[in-house]
Amino acid sequence: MLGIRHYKNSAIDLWQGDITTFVCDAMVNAANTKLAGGGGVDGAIHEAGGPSIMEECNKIGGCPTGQAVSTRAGQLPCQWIIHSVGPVWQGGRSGEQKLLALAYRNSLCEAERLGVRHVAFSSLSTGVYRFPFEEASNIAMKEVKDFLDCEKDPVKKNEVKRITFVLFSLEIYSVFQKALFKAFPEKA
Ligand code: AR6
Repeated sequence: MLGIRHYKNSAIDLWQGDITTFVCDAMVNAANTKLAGGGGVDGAIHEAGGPSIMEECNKIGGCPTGQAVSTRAGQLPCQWIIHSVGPVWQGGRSGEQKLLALAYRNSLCEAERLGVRHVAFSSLSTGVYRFPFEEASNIAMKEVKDFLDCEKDPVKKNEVKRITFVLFSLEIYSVFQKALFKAFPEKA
């Protein structure tokens, strides 16, 4: 069973592995508000991309939770890194769902603003920030669908043609696959 769906002239697909080896136009990093680097996917991206990414992050200075900013990608196999800040899970009663949705939405808007065609997401907030996978995957797919549905937005140029979720383990891959098929059911 392939992890791919087509919707409104775009493809949404899944890939299992390390995002730093994934060839695309823009990679979405799970960053923190200080853009200070750290562990997880953030650490891997800075490590593989080289110091120029951190130099740009330092110039930007920070990014509030739910927002996204972009830098060039250094030595990574893409042109841009979109640094997106998801919320820390605190039990689900502090607006985490809304903030995660915003982080996805603002990353997609940033991709659109940059004019990229293929954007690859890491699974925001589901590592160090402990957001439960199933809920996070459903939020991610809903935001992608809303974004692709929103054709009247004047800033939207419909540049993004492929959205890939890069999942680190097979376990996370299957959770996202379920969410993908739920949000984008196959036409009869
Ligand atoms: N490729 C793809 N996915 C990965 C990779 C990788 N190389 N490495 C980890 N993951 P996390 P967060 C998955 O912790 O929860 C950092 O220190 C991982 O399995 O990277 O948003 C930042 O600086 C998980 O499913 O991000 C922040 O301080 C997902 O990526 C904080 O962690 C996200 O896990 C952000 O925490």
